[in-house]
Amino acid sequence: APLRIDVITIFPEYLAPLRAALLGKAVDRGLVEIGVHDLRSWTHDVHRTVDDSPYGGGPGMVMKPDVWGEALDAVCPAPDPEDAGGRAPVLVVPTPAGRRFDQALARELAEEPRLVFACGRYEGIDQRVVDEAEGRMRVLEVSIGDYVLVGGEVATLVMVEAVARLIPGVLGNPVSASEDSFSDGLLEGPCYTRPEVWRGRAVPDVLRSGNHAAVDRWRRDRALERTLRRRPDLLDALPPEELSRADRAF
Ligand code: 6GU
Repeated sequence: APLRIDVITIFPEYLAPLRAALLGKAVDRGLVEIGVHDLRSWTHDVHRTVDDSPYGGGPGMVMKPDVWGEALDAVCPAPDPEDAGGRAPVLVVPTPAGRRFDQALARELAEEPRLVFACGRYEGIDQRVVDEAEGRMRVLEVSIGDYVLVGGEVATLVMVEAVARLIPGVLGNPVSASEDSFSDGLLEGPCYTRPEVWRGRAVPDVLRSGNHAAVDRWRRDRALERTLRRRPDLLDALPPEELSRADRAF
């Protein structure tokens, strides 16, 4: 069955890239289903109000729980009681105050049948929306990094792309997902294609040697070198058995 992804937002047009390029092709091929919903369709006032001032004072506006409550009731179905394996969707709430999104979480989300992304704007969504939803489904408040965006829409695009490319059939070449950065805990090293010499710069000889063991060793060393320089935290986090004797000699 295709992965079903729903996004609730006050800016549905911001999610248009979900239907472009690689993701659009996955949708066309029936591997992923995407629904984008305008939060304002669950308002009842003429101004279609989605926010109000914060209790306790302070700057900005907070998104109203009543509107979000109705939206989630409509978009997140209860699991079918006839279907023993039926699961409630996972609700993902993008927020800079969330746990960090990483490749491990992308892999977990790619195993789910249904994801719902609740995009907040302004200062955030009334916390009771998340607290109440937790009684009915898995809820993850997730940040894509240590910087602040104006809303969850772009963070949702990032997460959906990271998840969708892990679904079998979405990538043209299935090995690319298992060999890229983070699948072995290291950054990917450099890569090259024709021409052999470009603006006086030659492709490293070993890559044209036909010696596959030497190529593998060279690639592994470049990955180790790059990771050590750019992301020493990744090397520190690597289980010791992930480093061979040859890796240590590098
Ligand atoms: Cl998930 N949302 C917003 N608004 N800002 C962020 C973020 C998410 N992750 C990092 N910054």
